[in-house]
Amino acid sequence: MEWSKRLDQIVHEHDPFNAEPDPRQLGVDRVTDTTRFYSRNHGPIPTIDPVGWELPIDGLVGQPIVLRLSDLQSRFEHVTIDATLQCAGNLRSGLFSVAEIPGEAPWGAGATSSAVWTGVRLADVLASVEVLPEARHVVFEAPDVSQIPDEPQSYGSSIPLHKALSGEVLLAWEMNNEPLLPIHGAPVRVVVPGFIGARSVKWVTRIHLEAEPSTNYFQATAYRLLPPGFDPKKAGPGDGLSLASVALNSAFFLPDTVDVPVGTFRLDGYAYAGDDRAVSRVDVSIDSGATWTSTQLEEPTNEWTWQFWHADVYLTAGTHEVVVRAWDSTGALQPSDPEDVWNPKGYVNNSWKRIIITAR
Ligand SMILES: Nc1nc2c(c(=O)[nH]1)N[C@H]1C(S)=C(S)[C@@H](COP(=O)(O)O)O[C@H]1N2
Ligand SMILES: [Mo]
Repeated sequence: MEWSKRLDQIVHEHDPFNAEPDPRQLGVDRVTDTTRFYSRNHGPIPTIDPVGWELPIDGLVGQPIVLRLSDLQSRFEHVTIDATLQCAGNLRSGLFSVAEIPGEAPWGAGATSSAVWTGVRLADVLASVEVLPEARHVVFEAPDVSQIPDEPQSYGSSIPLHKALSGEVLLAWEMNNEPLLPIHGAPVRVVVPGFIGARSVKWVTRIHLEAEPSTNYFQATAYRLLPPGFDPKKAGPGDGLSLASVALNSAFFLPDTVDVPVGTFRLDGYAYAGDDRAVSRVDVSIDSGATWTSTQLEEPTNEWTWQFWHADVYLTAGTHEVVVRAWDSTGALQPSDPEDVWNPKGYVNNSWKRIIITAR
């Protein structure tokens, strides 16, 4: 198995390894088994000796320190938290019908997964270094060098200080009660629940407190929402909107086309909204959105996890366009059409997901 992943993963790229579970596999459990969990990489997977690994924490701090794994594990309280990760490129494939997105993979609904993470609170670690009042952003550095920027660059990103201090952000060494696998960031990764996956930096090797966000390519130039007419090749630092919280979205645990017998059929899937929003309602339509039925929506495990939903519908003989849409706790509804959300790098396609079901 490539990188300990199931053979039925949909592999977008082998090197660097980028793969998502088949939607039916994604729905097997609310905690995604590590063999099914999606993988998103921008460079080669580093192999890091956990004993030699060191984490300097410096920049705008009163007491810079260097922590080893044994320090992290012995000096701070251990925390275990269920949290869903979601790539900003989740569901990008739905934008390809509007216009091409050269150089970006057609991720389906599986660029998201949920796991149980164990580590320490970044807030506790930061309390020990005396963060200075000028500090506004926590910058993470990693050793994996990506060929995607014009000048190859190692991966990095940042989160605002207030998010870093919020208690749910972890420096994690375990995923689903096992030591992190190399592909998921061993020995230690950042887990930023509620934010786009890009901020959950794997193989973290330095934490830097700064007044401004990271200048790394993956913070300053990529993972930003460019206006529709913008040439992404000309994008530079600061162009477009920086992404942080995950936008409200929903999808099916079914492929884009399905054949089923005539009769009652169970539709199921997930819905998720990042940070301080929850999913309040999920509706499905079996007639392209002309009429809607509310689904059974499961409670999340905690405020950082996705929610599963299901609905039994009766399908007559023929082809049906089946649609799902969700509302969040602010009363916001997902946008209906991919045309409205299309952007040159293909991020945040949270338009209503549509699949075709043929009943015979
Ligand atoms: N060092 C490093 N961290 C990284 C990445 C990367 O390429 N390098 N990819 C990011 C992106 S875009 C996502 S969506 C998540 C994916 O985490 P996973 O591969 O464990 O699913 O990791 C993030 N952290
Ligand atoms: Mo991502």
